[in-house]
Amino acid sequence: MPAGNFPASAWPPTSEPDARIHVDVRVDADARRRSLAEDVRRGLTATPRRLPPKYFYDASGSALFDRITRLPEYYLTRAEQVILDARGAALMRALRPNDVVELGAGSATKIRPLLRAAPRVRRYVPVDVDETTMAAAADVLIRAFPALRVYGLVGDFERDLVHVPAPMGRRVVVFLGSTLGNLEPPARRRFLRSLRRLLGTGDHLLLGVDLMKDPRVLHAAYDDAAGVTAAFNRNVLHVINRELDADFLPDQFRHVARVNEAAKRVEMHLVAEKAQVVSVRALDLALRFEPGDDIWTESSYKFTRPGVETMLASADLALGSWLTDPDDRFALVVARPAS
Ligand code: SAH
Ligand code: AVI
Repeated sequence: MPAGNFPASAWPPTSEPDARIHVDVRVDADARRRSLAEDVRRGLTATPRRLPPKYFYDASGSALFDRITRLPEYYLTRAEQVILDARGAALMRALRPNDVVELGAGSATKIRPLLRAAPRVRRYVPVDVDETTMAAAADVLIRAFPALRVYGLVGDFERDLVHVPAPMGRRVVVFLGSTLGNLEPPARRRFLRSLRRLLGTGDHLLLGVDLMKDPRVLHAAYDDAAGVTAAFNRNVLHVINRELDADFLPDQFRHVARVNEAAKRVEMHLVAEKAQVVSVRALDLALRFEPGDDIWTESSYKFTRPGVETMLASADLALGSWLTDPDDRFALVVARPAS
């Protein structure tokens, strides 16, 4: 399809022809509560106790994450931004997208300079579990880009990519910040295969990945001196208290970051400081913790170039460009369908 021509049917909403923001809520508050309930029951009665990191991101969790991105120890966002500033505009000019899908878009700040360099983009599709942050971001974007329409998909990118609307011309899928590293390898493989289905001939993936490095640098990034990452980690207990009527005392759990060099990941844990019984009333569940008992709340995998090439190939994707910051901390990867 020639750039700039889009089928009229590709833009819902038919009921609001002048609307420039359309939000498709695939995970509403009830669905989110149901999946949290299942994950808490399964994860906190298993050994080791685990919780998926997607529950960090209610409005407070997203605000805490935004603070993390400005911490001196958390180099990831700055390193990625250095690459985006140096190469992002030229990349977008070369890829010439009409349609941009951004996974885990959050506050959608990184996309703005990229959209500025890609005047043919007519539609931006952020996909995120956090509806509040997405709504605010969509508002800012339509003011900044008068020709842009925003189709927000509030959903879980591990399950809901089938609900991404059909492409409006050439597409770039953007997945920044190394959020891919928060998926465990089997889930990551499944996810990349479903992401591949969003791409046709001439489309591209722009992927940000954090690189393996000195464990001391990694540890500091996940255990900052100001305690913001600790508050972000404990936020998941506040979410469970509110959503499932539980009585965790988050301050009685210590934030622990561990670098697992063999597995190329940083783990975040919450470790009980005292013996306690926590009741999760919505699940009719009592959880006993002894001092030192641990909840594994996040893995943040770190990558190498050969590892990324293998991972992409297993999802029928081929590496195009590999761009790093001058300190080789972070990589911005351009990939395309391999077949
Ligand atoms: N892209 C931004 C934000 C990264 S924070 C950046 O690079 O700075 C991770 C984002 O992914 C958050 O906005 C969070 O709400 C979202 N997220 C995490 N798990 C998700 C999931 N399973 N499905 C959809 N969004 C998810
Ligand atoms: C969103 N994600 C890539 C962050 C990370 O680095 O794994 C989340 C985070 N966890 C602790 N600090 C930041």
